Amino acid sequence: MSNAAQALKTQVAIIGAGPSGLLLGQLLHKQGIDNVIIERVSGEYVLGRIRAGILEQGFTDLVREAGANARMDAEGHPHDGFGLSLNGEKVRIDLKTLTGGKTVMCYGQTEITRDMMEAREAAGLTTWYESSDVQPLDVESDTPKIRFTNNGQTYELSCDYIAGCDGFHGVSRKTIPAEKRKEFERVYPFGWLGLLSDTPPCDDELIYCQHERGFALASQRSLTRSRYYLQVPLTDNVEEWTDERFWDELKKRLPADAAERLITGPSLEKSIAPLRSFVCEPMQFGNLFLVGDAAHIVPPTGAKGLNLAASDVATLYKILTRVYQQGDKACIQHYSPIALRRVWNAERFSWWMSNMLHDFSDEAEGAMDKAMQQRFMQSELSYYLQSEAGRKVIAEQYVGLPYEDIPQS
Ligand code: RFL
Ligand code: PHB
Repeated sequence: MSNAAQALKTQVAIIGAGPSGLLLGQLLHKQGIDNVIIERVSGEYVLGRIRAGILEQGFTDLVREAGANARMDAEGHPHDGFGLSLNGEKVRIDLKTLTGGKTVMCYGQTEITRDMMEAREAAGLTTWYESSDVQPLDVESDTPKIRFTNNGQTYELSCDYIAGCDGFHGVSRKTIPAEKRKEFERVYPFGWLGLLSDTPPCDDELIYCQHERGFALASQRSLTRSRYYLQVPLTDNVEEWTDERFWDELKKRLPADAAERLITGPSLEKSIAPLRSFVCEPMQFGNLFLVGDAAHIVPPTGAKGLNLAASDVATLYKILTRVYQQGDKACIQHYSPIALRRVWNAERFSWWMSNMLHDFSDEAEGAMDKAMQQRFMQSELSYYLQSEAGRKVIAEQYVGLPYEDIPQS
């Protein structure tokens, strides 16, 4: 250790205070497992990122287990279904009926993150915000460490395990040598332009719209706050999209009744996000585990990104609890295969939903004529929507597949 570095110690060191890191930290703490989080930016910055809005039951159950559920249960809205609009014709996916009673919860990622930050603070757990040069070290040894700088001082945090919860651009995944990991990636030829506004939603439920002008999504955060998205070319800049232009375009892509009910207002936030399918295999290297967006990205069309992060957290938390409470160290080998099975399911569903709902006509010519591919997709989606079996397939994936148990090792 360098002379200048100050020594710190914990059981589980977590990189990243996004939803994955905060949820994992809270759950481990409930089991008496000490943990420290190191985060690159400030807490306010983390809360400023407007992202997910739909939580699976598996996620909300975990938040309850972590004891950070009071506001979510009071203010979140259970949704029993959602709409899929095919060129203006809406079909309802009745989640509750089609899945034997399952629903999703509409509650923003920002709110969940805020609730977990407050729970962490109340529990007196340490988070090193605004840290730089964060570097996992010796991850294949029994004494891994994280070196980081905070407020001009260098620290070396010794631990038993490192959870890399540092998102797609983090340092954890790159710690796995390139020859030991395989990455799968598809970047989509368009982005989503999102707008948040303090206006009542145009419908009680979300509406995903396939339209010849491009995809649109009518989502919401509460009875007075709406979140809308438009498919836009990757070359567009957010400055080119005035609020007026956004609302005009949205009206054209929504089903007529929803467009009529649409109430517009000034945007609180507007940004363009690229769409990507990405998986890194394996999700474990020595005593380093990749969790959430650090290991995988899905296009937001299936509302799966945050929910997948939660299932990784559930798996890792159960494994680490067994390690510390039963001394079963060998069970860490189950993490990557269990997590990846659920990851690939959600990757496939998100890719499928994206293919069905977006306009790909700008994509460079592939093997098949684009117009023909578009017809195939439309035909496939209407086939699924017209049959109860098809709607069931969509519904059971949207509410989320069950979490796997950890086998005895
Ligand atoms: P995050 O949220 O990116 O957090 C990672 C944290 O790590 C920090 N960090 C570092 N810290 C220390 N050292 C470093 N070197 C670091 N590098 C990075 C970052 O500052 C950050 O605080 O990853 P996490 O926790 O895994 O959470 C994943 C979710 O944020 C993500 O999957 C979802 O937002 C995806 N997503 C959706 N998911 C859903 O389940 N349902 C949805 O409805 C949904 N909608 C969406 C979405 C994502 C979107 N965008 C913008 C990509 C809608 C959109 C538009
Ligand atoms: C959102 O409200 O931000 C949201 C909801 C559902 C999605 C994607 C984003 O599929």
